[in-house]
Amino acid sequence: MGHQPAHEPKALSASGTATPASLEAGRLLFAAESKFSTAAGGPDSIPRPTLPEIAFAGRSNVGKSSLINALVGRTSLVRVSRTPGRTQQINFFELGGRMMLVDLPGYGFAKAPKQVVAAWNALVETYLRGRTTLQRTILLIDGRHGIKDSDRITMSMLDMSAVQYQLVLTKADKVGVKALADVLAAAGNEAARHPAAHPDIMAVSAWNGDGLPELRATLAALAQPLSEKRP
Ligand SMILES: Nc1nc2c(ncn2[C@@H]2O[C@H](COP(=O)(O)OP(=O)(O)OP(=O)(O)O)[C@@H](O)[C@H]2O)c(=O)[nH]1
Ligand SMILES: [Mg+2]
Repeated sequence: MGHQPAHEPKALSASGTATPASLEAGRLLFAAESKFSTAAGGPDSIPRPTLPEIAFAGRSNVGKSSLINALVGRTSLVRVSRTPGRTQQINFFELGGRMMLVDLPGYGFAKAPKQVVAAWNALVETYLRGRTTLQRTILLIDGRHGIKDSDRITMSMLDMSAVQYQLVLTKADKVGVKALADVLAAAGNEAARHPAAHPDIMAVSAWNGDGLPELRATLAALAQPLSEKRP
């Protein structure tokens, strides 16, 4: 007695819940074939729901498309934009017949004309409203800057969409360990005040792969079980 067991330091990027089995399930799901399914440029062209969906939301340039590419281990499934805010459509990517990854258009870019903001709201709110297959929205936050006012507006909107969302910090490779810990803590405090926000916050890098196994593990738990996979 009196002897404390030595604890491994917890990786910043880990949610603390990943097990070897869940990591393997994540690896397996994201090793499956991924392909572009469809794009919706307006509320009327949103496809009917089929597979369980994960939506990726976040400010323009936060790294949504890069993260989806990194998760599936491809360099160009999703086009990475050179001009922020250019993509004003929702892109759907099917993963192994078990899940749909949904790349939402970015918000919050400088000097967005009013019509663009209104179009974004109409498209994204229509998608989020009553999307029966949506399992979770991943709200990406730039790990260098933390939560911004435009993210707060989106969080309030997501609070009303009745679907859980989870904050994931991007570009962790650009942030020092201490600064990242500070941003994680601040984001955690803020998420705790939002009813629909998941308590676990992760940090990832599409560039060096940090945090990707843990995020894949989290998402795999929300996919169609292998046993129910459609032929
Ligand atoms: N350092 C670093 N840069 C990244 C990372 N992920 C993306 N970037 C860069 O950030 C920029 C924006 O990346 P995108 O993936 O296009 O961002 P997006 O959120 O899809 O942008 P929109 O489609 O305009 O909303 C690009 O220059 C990427 O190379 C990362 O993990 N680390
Ligand atoms: Mg993009």
